[in-house]
Amino acid sequence: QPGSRDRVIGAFLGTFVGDALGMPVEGWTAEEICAHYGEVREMLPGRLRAGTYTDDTEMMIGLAESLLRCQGIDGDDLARTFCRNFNTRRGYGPGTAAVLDLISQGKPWEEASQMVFPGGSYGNGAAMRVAPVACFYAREPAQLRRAAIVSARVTHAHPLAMEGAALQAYAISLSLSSTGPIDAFKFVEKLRDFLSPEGEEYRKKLGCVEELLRSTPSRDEVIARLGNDSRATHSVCTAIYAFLRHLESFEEALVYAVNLGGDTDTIGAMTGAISGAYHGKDGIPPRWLDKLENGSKGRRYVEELAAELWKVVYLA
Ligand code: 8NA
Ligand code: MG
Ligand code: MG
Repeated sequence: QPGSRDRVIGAFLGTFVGDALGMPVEGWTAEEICAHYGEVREMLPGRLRAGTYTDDTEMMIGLAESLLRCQGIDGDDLARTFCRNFNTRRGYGPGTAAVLDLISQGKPWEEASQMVFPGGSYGNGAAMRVAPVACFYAREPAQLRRAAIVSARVTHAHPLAMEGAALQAYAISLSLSSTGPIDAFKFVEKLRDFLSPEGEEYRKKLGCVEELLRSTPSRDEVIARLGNDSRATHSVCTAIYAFLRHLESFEEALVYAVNLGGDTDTIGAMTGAISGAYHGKDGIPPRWLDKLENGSKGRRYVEELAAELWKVVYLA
């Protein structure tokens, strides 16, 4: 069922599962992962215990909390919520950590997010957390772009970070509202039509996605053409590709994404969000769900947030 409760929960838990699966090998090359583990297919311990989420999911939680509290996107409330939840132990990108510190010291977010890097951050930190926006606005595509951009702008002022967040949000919403099997090439076409004129880098990357889907490229070729680092331009389309390459299975899409190396937790989180919105919670391997942390803001809480958001959007 398009927009079903199971699929909204799938988008949220998909982010969490991808983040936790990639966490132990974040920053490793594909070769290093291969030499050490062969392949990552289970929840492993790393900097944090097995099944622990990082900044990706912590910020997704903040975004969902704020959307529910304000019944929509509100930059001021979102900034406060990110700051309240900010736990350095989870590992934040240096730009985002600096922006949140500035906001906590009283700087308005509009200024703080311009103060890191020239022109603001173009990191993938805005795209990685965007699943709640995609679910909240899935029925209002015209509003989806604006909402994704505001949600990004609080920490990421660079146009490429905002465009990446909008693209990722749209991919999740397409997946969530699909009524039957997805055609990978039509999916890419819709994504391309969604891009703004400034989205040229993404348009090129989506062209690469199409070409790669037509062949059976090596892992190295995929990394070379799409990227696997923490820039939005070098990770959002990688996640879209992992999803489309393995449309049939949440598990295979996620294993593929994480084993590309680089920004593994984040490419995992983004792949998990798109694939989870398509397959639903029922498509996520139970052995992964069982391993997720379940403290006060753990798995149960994330499911509750997703169910609450679904109620607001789909039972209204
Ligand atoms: P960010 O704003 O620091 O951006 C990520 C990176 O992109 C930066 O550190 C820079 O290297 C680069 N970058 C971004 N904008 C510019 C610019 N204008 N000019 C030059 N370089 C730039 O943080 P973010 O929130 O966007 O990043 C998300 C990433 O941080 C995710 O991978 C997430 O998992 C987390 N992360 C954590 C760790 C860790 O603690 N182990 C490591 C890497 C990333
Ligand atoms: Mg992370
Ligand atoms: Mg990361």
